Amino acid sequence: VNLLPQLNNLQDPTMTSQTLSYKEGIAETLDAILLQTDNPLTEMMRYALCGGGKRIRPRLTLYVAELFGAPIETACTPACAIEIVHTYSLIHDDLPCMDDDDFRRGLPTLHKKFGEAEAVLTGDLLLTLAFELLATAPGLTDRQRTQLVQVLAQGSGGEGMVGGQLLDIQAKGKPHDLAELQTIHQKKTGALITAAVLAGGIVGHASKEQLALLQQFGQKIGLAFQITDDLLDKEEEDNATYLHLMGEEATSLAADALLKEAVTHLSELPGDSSSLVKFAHQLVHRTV
Ligand code: GRG
Repeated sequence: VNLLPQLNNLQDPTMTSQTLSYKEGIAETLDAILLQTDNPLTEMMRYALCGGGKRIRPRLTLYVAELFGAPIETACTPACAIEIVHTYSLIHDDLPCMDDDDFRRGLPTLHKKFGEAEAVLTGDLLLTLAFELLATAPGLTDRQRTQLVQVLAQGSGGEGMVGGQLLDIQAKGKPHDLAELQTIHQKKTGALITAAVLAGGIVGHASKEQLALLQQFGQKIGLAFQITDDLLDKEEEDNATYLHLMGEEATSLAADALLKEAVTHLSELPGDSSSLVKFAHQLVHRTV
């Protein structure tokens, strides 16, 4: 599929962060992407992609791109590619062979609604689509596209999300210490969040040194996000959470400390990071 014509329509100079909220920009781009994919799995991809996620990863990409003064419309496709990978991971995570969940975001999981084989294939297709989108993203140089492919592969692959998911599965039921739990979280959740942050930097032509600072920010905010997830998931009978290992107060303090450390890395970057800092606070202090 050639996604370029449709996505180029989004390169409207009047579409600034003032006139279009980031969540709307992401929704519009995802819609444009789905309109360009016409195959038997499109309905399933739409069900999974448009079911009401918080969109935290693509919003991080847009906030970082904004910090570097990049046109937001050039960040929309990479941001959505990351959301698409996140969506595939949730579909596969819900399958009977993994977490075996019947509901996600208040709706039947994809395999409950459409069948298990369909859910596996929808996940596979989303993962493939994400990389096609990066390879053809409008308004970027070939070098930027290659860097984006590399960053997303690292965040979602064996050293990132997939590797973290395997470690998590292998550790289930066994009591593990904080160091092991942290490694799992950093890979399973933190790596894709870090990729989202780095993607914004790549779109904004960040230097190597600036990307290193963004990576530090991403890793810390990713871990803080997951720690908050543990805090919000108190009912979960999982004995491998921060809450179980450290107690509620210490867990909450750990999330705050990571947030504080994360934003110090942003102060070393040029530009006004106040919107990104505000968003980072929202992520860590969220209630859902
Ligand atoms: C199957 C390869 C593979 C990986 C699965 C993401 C993941 C890895 C599993 C989901 C289970 C889980 C609770 C992971 C912790 C990360 C997390 C909090 C995911 C949910 O992300 P949100 O809160 O979800 O951003 P929404 O619904 O807002 O998109």
